Amino acid sequence: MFKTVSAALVAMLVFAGQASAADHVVEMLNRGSNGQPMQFEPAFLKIEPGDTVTFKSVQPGHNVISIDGMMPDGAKPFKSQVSKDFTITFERSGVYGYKCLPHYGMGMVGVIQVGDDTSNLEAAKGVRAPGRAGALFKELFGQVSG
Ligand SMILES: [Cu+2]
Repeated sequence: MFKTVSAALVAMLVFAGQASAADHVVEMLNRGSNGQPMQFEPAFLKIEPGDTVTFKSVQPGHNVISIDGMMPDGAKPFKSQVSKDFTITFERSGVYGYKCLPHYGMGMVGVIQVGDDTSNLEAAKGVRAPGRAGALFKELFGQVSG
């Protein structure tokens, strides 16, 4: 009897955990659906703390790497291997900017907003990004909502 009850309780807790965390996919593309070369799609994502994002290597030659100054305090930097899928769980709320290292200057960047804590947004906006990346970051940070 006790065993049955505790098993049911564990099952409920596991189910509750799964129900609250979502999985998202960002594709790494040689050309986005907007016609622009070298794109993350979607380049802006709003998710909840504990959600998972998989960066899919749809076409080879890309990776994903965090940018110093474009993460909330205490968040761990991340870096994937070129041409590999990469899955990461975002535990800490805040605004994250990231890039594809080979195509940073071409504007292959993205922003993920985790939860509603936007206290690091101004600091992230202040980081200098090269070429088209700067213009795209401006647009993407504009989509962050409180
Ligand atoms: Cu790339």
